[in-house]
Amino acid sequence: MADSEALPSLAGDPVAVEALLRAVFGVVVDEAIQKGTSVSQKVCEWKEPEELKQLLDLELRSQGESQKQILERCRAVIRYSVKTGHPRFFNQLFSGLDPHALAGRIITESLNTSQYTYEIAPVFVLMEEEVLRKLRALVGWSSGDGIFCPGGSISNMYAVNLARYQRYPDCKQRGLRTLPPLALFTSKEVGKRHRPNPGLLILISSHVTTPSRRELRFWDLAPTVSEWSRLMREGKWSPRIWRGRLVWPRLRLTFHFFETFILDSGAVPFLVSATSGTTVLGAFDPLEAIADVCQRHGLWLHVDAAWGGSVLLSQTHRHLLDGIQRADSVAWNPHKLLAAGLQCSALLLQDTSNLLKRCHGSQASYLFQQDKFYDVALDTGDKVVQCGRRVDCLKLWLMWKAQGDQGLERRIDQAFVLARYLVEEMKKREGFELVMEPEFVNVCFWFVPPSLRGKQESPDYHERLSKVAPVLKERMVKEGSMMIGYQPHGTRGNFFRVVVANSALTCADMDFLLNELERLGQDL
Ligand code: ABU
Repeated sequence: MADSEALPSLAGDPVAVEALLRAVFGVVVDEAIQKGTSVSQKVCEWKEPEELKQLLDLELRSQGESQKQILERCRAVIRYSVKTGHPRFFNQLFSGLDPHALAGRIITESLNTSQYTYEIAPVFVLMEEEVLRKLRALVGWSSGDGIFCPGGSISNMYAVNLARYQRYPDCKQRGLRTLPPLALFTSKEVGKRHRPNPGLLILISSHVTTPSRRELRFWDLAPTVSEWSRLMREGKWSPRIWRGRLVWPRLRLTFHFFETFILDSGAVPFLVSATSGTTVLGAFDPLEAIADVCQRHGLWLHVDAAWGGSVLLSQTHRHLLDGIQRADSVAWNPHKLLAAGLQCSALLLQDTSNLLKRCHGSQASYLFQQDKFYDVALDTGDKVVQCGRRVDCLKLWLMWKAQGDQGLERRIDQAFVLARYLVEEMKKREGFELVMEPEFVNVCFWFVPPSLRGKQESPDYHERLSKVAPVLKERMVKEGSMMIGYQPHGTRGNFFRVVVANSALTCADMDFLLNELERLGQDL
């Protein structure tokens, strides 16, 4: 056996390790947390990529650096990164900084384990089970299953995979080519990144989107007039009367999208993916009505509540998700509105038949030995197609322990209140035009600069208006004063989407946002 000594490194010098980590934590607390959440500081420090590369000195060299240099590098990383916990960061569906969740993330990173077996993650296996149980209870289920996934899109794709497997449990043995073409239904409004991804799943011959502007219209799946009559009797749909006659809207569409499509293509519908809180507009699909249709046709109902799921904590607003308890699966991202920290995305299932493991399991014998000395049902790794899995439950669990249901509910309610405040303030000012009355905390609007006010009838009005948001975005980012996202949407040109999610926000931040847009756009 060759002689071996520990290599000279920090690892062999506990005093130096402690000094480094204390210094790094100091930098993190001062620069990333205190300054990073202070309105007296910039939300971002924009640099062109070439300049940024120089400033960061990215090249990896053969020689290691001193602790002093390493600390400088940590400072630079923080300095040039976007401060997503800053009260002027309105750019994404996540924002804010919860100290308890952050503490959970630090512990998770320090322990550096994988969630796949009880033997190496005993605390986190039990904790994940409890957190998922709590989330399921809020959905309205007293039993079920679930798993934390690397993001909402993966949760959605898992739901599609599970629905297919449930319908064709022998598909793993027989191969996908033996299955008929399958069709799923979802709203056009579903963000591209949240759509179940046909390329990856290799299963969907046709991805059918409904023609709706904002939401999945359940009537796209309702096949007969008698179905309409029943919905009307149950008060789930109100007919329109025109010239004394009852109008059956979308009836042709009904046949086109459900019966004709299916008959012509031979595709078998198997899943409807409804959305609770769409990415851009924050719209909620009518889940009860969609669940009725799914029940009638034996379709799996998946609810993508990645964004809106946290509203279930609010007694005041949870009605937006009425019917969610009838879903087969739900995707819910507490890293969004609850600010648990990236990433924290749960896929919840009503299923109690071990569907996740049956569908995804590969029984790797080096991890999931069946003759272990403990209950092997605690090894959750076979519920997912990936192998190593991050611990995503601790940050949510610790924050929930600190806040309780009540603290989290207050946050959700406060976000709705502030979004409403912003909308009402916009209505008082010239130059702000709402895209729609928000249902949620996404406030979508155009800033109409002085030169375009009163010019709505001009033929190039919409084209010129669409160019305003990109210009203002560049200005705000280069000044570092705030960050708001913008996007085109359907036939609409670019408009801003402010996401009011950070629990540290106040009315003063809303006023700042409006004043700042006016200031940045006064010469346009
Ligand atoms: N997962 C979609 C998030 C997109 C956004 O933050 O706007």
